Amino acid sequence: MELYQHPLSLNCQKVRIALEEKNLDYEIISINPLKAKNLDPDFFRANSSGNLPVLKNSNVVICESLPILQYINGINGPLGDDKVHHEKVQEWVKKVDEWDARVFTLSHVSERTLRFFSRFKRRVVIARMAKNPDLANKYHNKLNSMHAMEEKLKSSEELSANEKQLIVLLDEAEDQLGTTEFLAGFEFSIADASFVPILARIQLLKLVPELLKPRPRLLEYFSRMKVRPSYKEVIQGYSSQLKQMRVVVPSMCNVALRKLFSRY
Ligand SMILES: N[C@@H](CCC(=O)N[C@@H](CS)C(=O)NCC(=O)O)C(=O)O
Repeated sequence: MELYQHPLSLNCQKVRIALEEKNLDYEIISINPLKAKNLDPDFFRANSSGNLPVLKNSNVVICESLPILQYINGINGPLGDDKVHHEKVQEWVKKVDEWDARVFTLSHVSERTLRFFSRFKRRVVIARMAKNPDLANKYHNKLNSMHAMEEKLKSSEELSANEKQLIVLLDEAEDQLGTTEFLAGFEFSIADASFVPILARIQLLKLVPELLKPRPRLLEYFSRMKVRPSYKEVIQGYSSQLKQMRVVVPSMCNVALRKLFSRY
């Protein structure tokens, strides 16, 4: 199996946690969206949203984290076996999927940084469109979706709806943890795999006092999740802003140079 992913992407982290918890063999193929590598024609041709993660298993190619999680869960029996409530697992993964993690993360990035990357990305799309006329429509759709995201980030209603949705998720998790150790029962399931990266993102954005401190069961759950090997493997190396800088700074330098020399 091959997972096309990027370590800072929350949706990729969900899938990797599930793969690690299931102890499956997989190869990581790193695609850096900060450097617009997700827009390279070879990758884009197979996945015209240009989004990560993508899972490839022989002839099977799956885009989008939710179906990937479900596919992984189906291999050799689901995570949690009979110790989790499988309908609840599905409810959780869908609920988490409906919340747009990108809006949440990007709304905490400075406007200047966003502008720096989005201008570059736009130029890359336009250059790729000119060089690959067969993909022009798909690149055009990508430009539209990038524009839609920029508009969302400017809309205070969208941002507050996104935050409210997150609060509902956190409150529901807090309630659930009053009766079970994990989100869908008494063992780790893909519900937890999809939820844990959210807690890690909250920590990364320094929002623990505001979002987790008032929810003591979630805080305790998070400290249990952090000692799991899957968390250490997938998230720990990127769990602080300083650690993230090791990925972001070289990408910024690369983008700055390509802008300087108009290498798109
Ligand atoms: N609904 C998709 C969302 C995937 C997504 O938004 N991926 C982001 C990283 S978290 C991405 O690939 N962004 C690349 C881009 O915006 O061009 C999923 O769950 O897989």
